[in-house]
Amino acid sequence: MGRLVALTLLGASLAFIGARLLDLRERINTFREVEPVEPQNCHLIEGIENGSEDIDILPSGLAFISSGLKYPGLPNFAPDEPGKIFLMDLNEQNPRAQVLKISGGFDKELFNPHGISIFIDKDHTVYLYVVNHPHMKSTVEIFKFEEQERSLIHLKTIKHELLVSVNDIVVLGPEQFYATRDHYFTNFFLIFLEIILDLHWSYVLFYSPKEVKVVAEGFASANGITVSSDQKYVYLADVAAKSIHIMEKHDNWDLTQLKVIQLGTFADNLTVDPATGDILAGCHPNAMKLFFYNPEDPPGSEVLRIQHVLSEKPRVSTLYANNGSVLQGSTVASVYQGKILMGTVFHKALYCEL
Ligand SMILES: *[C@@H]1O[C@H](CO)[C@@H](O)[C@H](O)[C@H]1NC(C)=O
Ligand SMILES: *[C@@H]1O[C@H](CO)[C@@H](O)[C@H](O)[C@H]1NC(C)=O
Ligand SMILES: *[C@@H]1O[C@H](CO)[C@@H](O)[C@H](O)[C@H]1NC(C)=O
Ligand SMILES: [Ca+2]
Ligand SMILES: [Ca+2]
Repeated sequence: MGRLVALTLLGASLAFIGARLLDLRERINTFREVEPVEPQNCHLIEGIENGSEDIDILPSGLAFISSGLKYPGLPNFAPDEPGKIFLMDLNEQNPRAQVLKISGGFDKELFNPHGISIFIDKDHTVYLYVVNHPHMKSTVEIFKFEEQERSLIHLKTIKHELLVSVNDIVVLGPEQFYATRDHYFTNFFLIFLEIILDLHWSYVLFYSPKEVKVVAEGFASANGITVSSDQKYVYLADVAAKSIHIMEKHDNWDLTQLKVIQLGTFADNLTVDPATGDILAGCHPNAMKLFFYNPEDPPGSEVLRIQHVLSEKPRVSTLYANNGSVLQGSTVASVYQGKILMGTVFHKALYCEL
């Protein structure tokens, strides 16, 4: 009798796991292929080959690009090279990427940059906040940008027990930012369970020197985060749920959800078009191809524009789509004066006219 019960339980568990895996195969768009969409005059950025995970652009047109992310489960073509931050001047006719020198007491060998966010102080000083994963832990590094010298001076490393598995940040004041935690677990096997069971245990954190708190939770995997131009709304990509959450920001920094926009693709990083207020999302059309990298059939890229974000009917359109022959694993897109710059997890960066 005991054996029968055990066998029944085993059978039921296997059936359950099998069903979850089948469900997962659908959820990660295993069978999705990409229809190409290409704006005019696209060219790849020379010197960026090993990732351009996140991009943030100053009002003056200087773009910061984080490159060289090493992330468990995702491909990386340069595992022994430390990460870098590139700078590009988008006002130039043919902008080139240059590596920013980093000075200050900072271990460059362990630099593993992920999400980035610019903060401009009242005195116009430009700071770059960078999510870093030294030894696969999560810290936030604060740098001061020296425009003349084209360099970053490391000022401070922020660590906190709640700053775990951090993906992206958006900085809203001196040492005040929202950060996304993309997975609850940090152990690879438990992350896998978290994914197949579709647990919604990922969250958004508010950090300041005085107070650190969870301000929104219940996400499958909170990833890219940004704010509207008027700083009243926070936009969050739940990459695993293929959705974008529009949230209202309150004076005490809490966030309440206004709406969810379903996409059918895995939105990674979000930016806002400063001219129109539209959201731009760098997306992974097929997550299976991203996790099981095959150079013969590589992961593609997709960039969406979401217009009329706060209206009843936001409009979603495709600005760029490619099957991986040009650009693989897009994560972010940022626009500046009619041009679009697109970045990737581990591949190149592409610049086009819109
Ligand atoms: C990218 O990585 C490859 C392999 O490590 C290396 O040969 C190449 O120089 C890197 N390219 C850049 C631009 O860093
Ligand atoms: C951009 O997307 C990559 C790929 O998942 C992610 O690891 C990274 O955190 C994202 N960066 C930002 C700033 O959201
Ligand atoms: C991707 O598209 C290009 C042209 O659009 C085509 O030549 C190539 O075979 C496609 N690659 C794959 C892996 O489907
Ligand atoms: Ca960012
Ligand atoms: Ca991200």
